[in-house]
Amino acid sequence: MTQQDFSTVLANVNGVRLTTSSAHFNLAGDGLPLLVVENALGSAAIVIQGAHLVSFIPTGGQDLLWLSPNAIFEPTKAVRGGIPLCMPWFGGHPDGLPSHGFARSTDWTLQSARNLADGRTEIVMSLQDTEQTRSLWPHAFKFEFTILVGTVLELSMNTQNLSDTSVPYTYAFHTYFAVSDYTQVAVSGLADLNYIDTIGVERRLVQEGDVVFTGSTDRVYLDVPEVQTIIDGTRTIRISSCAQSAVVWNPGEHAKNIADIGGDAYQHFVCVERGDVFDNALTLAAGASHTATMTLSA
Ligand code: TA6
Repeated sequence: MTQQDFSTVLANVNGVRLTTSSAHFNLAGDGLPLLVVENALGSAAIVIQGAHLVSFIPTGGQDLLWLSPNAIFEPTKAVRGGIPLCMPWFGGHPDGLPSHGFARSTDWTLQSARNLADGRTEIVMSLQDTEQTRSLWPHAFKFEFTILVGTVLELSMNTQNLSDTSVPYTYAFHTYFAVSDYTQVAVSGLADLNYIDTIGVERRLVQEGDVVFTGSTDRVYLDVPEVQTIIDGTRTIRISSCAQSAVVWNPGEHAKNIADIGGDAYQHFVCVERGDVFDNALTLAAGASHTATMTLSA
């Protein structure tokens, strides 16, 4: 990552002036603007395209997020790792539109940035409908994403349906968590829940105990409790969200065929994604809004 002249890159992004002295812009890879936030409590890096967090490090700790060593930083291509925002639909689209929606591959606007009295930094980013988004999703909308960087990472996504009809809506914080070895971790907080195993022929099953990984895993847990934990040796990551679903994914050896993962890198992440998907899909009434929150800590 190359540090750029702050004001130049900022002007290129959206012309909004940052009000915090703790944030600056770098470039990720060959040229996606990356907003870096640093304060006494923690640090974070956010790719402007997709409002995509690719790093969150509490001070004195290790990164909670995994970023692929083979990540590709190119316009319109979602970055592999961190927290892709899958919206306004999750997964495949019946008409063959881009998987996981367009939010993760579209430039967002930096609305504001400020340091709070308690030492946290607040970043607000937004995305509104354009001709291009309406060609994929024919609705007027505003997504407003608030990121609070402190000893914990607090996220809040407000989705406003600004059209005069109701709109189907699914979304997920598709978080890639950094782990030592995916076969050695356990995910708690999903025991006894119904889930949909999406590998091969979809099957509806009930989870017994913690989730462990023995190979390719792709499951949608429904009506989940607020908190899951990823237990990785001496480190425990806590995920707290009001969202109703949790998607647990690791491609296993199939990752060798995914260009921006490749090799053995898949062994060092697990995705535990909170959102409202499948049976938990939402409908936003005309003029209605929905707020999804997620807090990550170690
Ligand atoms: O959330 C799990 C999942 O939907 C998997 O089925 C897998 O395809 C993954 O997301 C990654 O999707 P992507 O489009 O980022 O390659």
